[in-house]
Amino acid sequence: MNKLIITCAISGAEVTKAQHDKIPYTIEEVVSESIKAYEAGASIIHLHVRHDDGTPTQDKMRYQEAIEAIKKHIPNVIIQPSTGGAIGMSRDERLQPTELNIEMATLDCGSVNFGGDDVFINTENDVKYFAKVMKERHILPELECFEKGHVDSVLKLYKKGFIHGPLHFSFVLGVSGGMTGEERDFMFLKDSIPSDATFSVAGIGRYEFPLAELSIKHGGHVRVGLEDNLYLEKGVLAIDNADLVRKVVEIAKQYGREVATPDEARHILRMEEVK
Ligand code: KMH
Ligand code: ZN
Repeated sequence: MNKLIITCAISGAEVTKAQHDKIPYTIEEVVSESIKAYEAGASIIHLHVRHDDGTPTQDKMRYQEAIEAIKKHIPNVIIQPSTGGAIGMSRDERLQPTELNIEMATLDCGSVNFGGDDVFINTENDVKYFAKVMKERHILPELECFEKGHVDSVLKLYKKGFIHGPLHFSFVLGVSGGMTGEERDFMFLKDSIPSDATFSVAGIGRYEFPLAELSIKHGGHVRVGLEDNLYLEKGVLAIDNADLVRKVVEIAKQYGREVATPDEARHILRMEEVK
């Protein structure tokens, strides 16, 4: 089977140190969590940045500082900044990291309730705009889909030329207000995309490892990290991001899936076609 790409979502915008003390806020903490996750087997770091007090920001200079600091230690790792940012941010605020020299970024493909009064808004025009900017800047979008309607929108927009390939999906399942992350949900989404598209799965909370295992079994890729889930198993907090990555590597071994290096990940995702 193909090699497994592990993405580590080290920080997120919503989780705080009160929930887990290894959520990185400072540049030094971002670097430390990235290095450990990479050494454990992650080839992609999904990155949100914060101010030192933990406030999420999409500030271009903060991203640049973080990316340069990470690359000083692990120059070959793929850094995938978020263009989702935090709820309530404007389009242009969210898109700031795409002005940097990056290979890949998330592209959120539809709106979803995030629990309580929170709605993560991504209108069709937002999706088209983000895709256009990423195409102009030669950035591979990781197509974040929180439910089946988002997948359908991507396929429609791709057909009409608004989204560029190669198509690489990320099924983000289990958010409060989104699609659950049961096996039937995973199979439905996986079977809805073209056979030459690649996909990764990000299970939120208790869905993280069951979905990782399903994706590994079915030739897909996996995202884990403290952005999505804090626990190694029920009631046991993960030590840090790397702890979550190590668990995925162990599951992968059981299925005979080797872990991809960053260059192997670039090849699997056909990143050389993004021109
Ligand atoms: N923090 C969420 C509002 C992404 O990174 O593209 C959006 C998010 C998705 O985390
Ligand atoms: Zn994110």
